[in-house]
Amino acid sequence: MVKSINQIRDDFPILSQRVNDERLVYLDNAATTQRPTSVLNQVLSFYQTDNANVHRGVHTLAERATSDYEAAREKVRKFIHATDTAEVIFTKGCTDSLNLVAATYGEQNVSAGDEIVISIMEHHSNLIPWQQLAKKKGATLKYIGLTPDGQLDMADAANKITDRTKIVALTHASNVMGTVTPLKEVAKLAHQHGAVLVGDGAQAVPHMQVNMQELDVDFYAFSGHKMLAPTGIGVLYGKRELLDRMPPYQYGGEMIGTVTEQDSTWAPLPYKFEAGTQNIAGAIGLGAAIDYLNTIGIKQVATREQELVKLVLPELLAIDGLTVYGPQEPERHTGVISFNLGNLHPHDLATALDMEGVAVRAGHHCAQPLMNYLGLEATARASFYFYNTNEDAKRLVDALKEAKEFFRIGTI
Ligand code: C6P
Repeated sequence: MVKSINQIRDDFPILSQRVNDERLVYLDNAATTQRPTSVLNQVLSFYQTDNANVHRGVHTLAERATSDYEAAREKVRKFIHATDTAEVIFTKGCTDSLNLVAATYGEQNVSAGDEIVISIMEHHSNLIPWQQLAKKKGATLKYIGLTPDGQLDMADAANKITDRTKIVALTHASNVMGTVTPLKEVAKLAHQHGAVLVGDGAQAVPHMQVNMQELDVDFYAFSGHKMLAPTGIGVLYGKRELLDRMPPYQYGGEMIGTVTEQDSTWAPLPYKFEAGTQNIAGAIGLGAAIDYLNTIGIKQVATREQELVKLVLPELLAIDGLTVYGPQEPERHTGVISFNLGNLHPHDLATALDMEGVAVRAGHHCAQPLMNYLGLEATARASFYFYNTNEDAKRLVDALKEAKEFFRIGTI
């Protein structure tokens, strides 16, 4: 890492504040990350100097705004190793990207009797669009189960994906258990049966190197706000030959070729899928976030998170009365760790941790079928990012031990 951890933390002023009289320990990065000053400045500078609508005007500001917006698209393309910027569509976020695929490709290609296959660990954003599509079309929605340690059960995947399968939709990394799925192998399996694979990269792109060509996924969705960028901007990657054949998602300005009173033609990719005025500042902010991640190096980001997990996971597993869900080996984990402390409700636990300045999320994490599968109502979840320190990991462990003592859980 070129920058020291102190230099990195200086880039994120929000992290230096005190909460409940303690230095903030921000461990809710799976929900949303913080933004470095460079991203905030880029957005501010866009509004202060270049703001105009894109692809519409010929005046200087409009040309500057358009060139900034398209430069951001190129940064995304390079970051995810897509071949062509035509395959990079700006959306509102991961949820929007997944809904786009269901409403266009899904609507066009799924019929009664077909199958859609997802996994039981999907976030609702990669579940409900397929569930509702299946209901509408009279198709069957099938779920791939998990191994006892929370990994995708590949034997079950091989059983569930059949010649009737039209779409396989799978998270690349679980937002609950920190499991990474073998997306490339599942893509191969899907393709053998003539199905497409939709990858949900919300918890992967910010944390590890992803390569669209290597993974050979057909579609891939992610959000900017989980990777240092503003909210309200996301990406859908899609293979060009598929996107070309798909109908538009929404109709309106800028997505058209020509419009007559009774008919319309569509703009070329990616604009066919970008109807109306887009989140221009958000896209530019995403470009700045990618610049920042590149200065750290995405491989170093992954290495740093792995160091933190190696430090914290054994400590958590050693707390009597604390249960960690999913893989128990650090090497099989992203920086997302879910747990419960005895019978304490996770909301009470999260509140106790907040009193110590430690921010974690508690609840079902928008994965109710997974909670059901695990026999749980909810969990507490700590999620690390590269700007977290070893001291942050220690503060989590100490705060959990204090909560355990306070609520008299397990042996004290
Ligand atoms: N998960 C979490 O705390 P949006 O909300 O569109 O940016 O991302 C949706 C989404 C899709 N897939 C996965 C795997 C996700 O983790 C998320 C967002 C957050 O876990 C908010 S619920």
